[in-house]
Amino acid sequence: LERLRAFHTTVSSLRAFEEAVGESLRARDLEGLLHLSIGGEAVVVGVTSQLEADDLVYSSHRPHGHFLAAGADPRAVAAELAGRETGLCRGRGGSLHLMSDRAVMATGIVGGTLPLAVGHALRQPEGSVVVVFFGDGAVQTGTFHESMNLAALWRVPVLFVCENNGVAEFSTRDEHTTVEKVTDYGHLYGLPASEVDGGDVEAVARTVASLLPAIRNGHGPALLEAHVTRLRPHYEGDWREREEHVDFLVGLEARLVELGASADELATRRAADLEAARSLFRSVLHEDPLPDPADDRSLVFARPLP
Ligand SMILES: Cc1ncc(C[n+]2csc(CCOP(=O)(O)OP(=O)(O)O)c2C)c(N)n1
Ligand SMILES: [Mg+2]
Repeated sequence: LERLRAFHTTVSSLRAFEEAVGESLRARDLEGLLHLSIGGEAVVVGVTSQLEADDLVYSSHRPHGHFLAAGADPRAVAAELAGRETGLCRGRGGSLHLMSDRAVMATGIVGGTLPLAVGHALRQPEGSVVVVFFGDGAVQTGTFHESMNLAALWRVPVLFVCENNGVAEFSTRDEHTTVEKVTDYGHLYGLPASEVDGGDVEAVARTVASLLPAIRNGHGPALLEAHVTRLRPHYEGDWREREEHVDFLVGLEARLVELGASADELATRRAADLEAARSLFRSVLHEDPLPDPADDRSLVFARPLP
């Protein structure tokens, strides 16, 4: 019960953060292209629950959960989304270009972080791993294949985590590939590949726990294909709303109640997390300064221009 309750606590805080992002965007307090990972939190939480201090995370274009779960300061993430000087990238990057220490970077380039994660993993201390999250659309990029190939050949300590929601923007998987399963590529490149229900946080954690020891021991990379349900449109504000889908969080809470948690306690937590996330954004939007454009040149060039 306690283990599942701890998973629920993290899932609830990630969900609340992104609900507050969506609300702030609709209120026009935030701008730009924002991709939410609502519905995919169990993968993020299950995977990151198995990481150790030296392990690193590379993210995608749905990065908020990856960063928060890897320990980035929620206020600095919120401030980056709001374009404030106090943000992770001093307000210059926004959602698609988050950067921090443990969660190294997000990217708007689909498949873009895959080779970077492999390169970074070559420089990791022995026994630690780099996890890279990407979508099923990224699997059709050249960088996915280059990264899998080289990582397998050189036994690079990377865990490839495909968050497979069955769509790339608006194309379903069968519209852009004849390859049925992402794990098929694991078999092709000769590395361990597992498939998991990405709505089952315990199964994700268990599967990752089974893949990590070999990676840590120098036997090379592994691939995890986690099936997730996208509960929001591709990006916030897109008119192509998703049809109603089952939210894994409902099942997770039902399971917790079965194990002895009280439904009230869970609902209270969810409500408190949402209020805390709303108040975080309110506070950032009211208090945190916008960047001074005069600083921009000093940030773009390694050596400031005279
Ligand atoms: C190299 C590149 N090609 C195309 C795009 C446009 N694009 C943005 S998100 C996206 C879909 C990615 O799908 P997937 O990897 O499955 O992630 P999901 O959005 O489903 O989480 C595409 C094609 C891009 N950003 N970068
Ligand atoms: Mg997808």
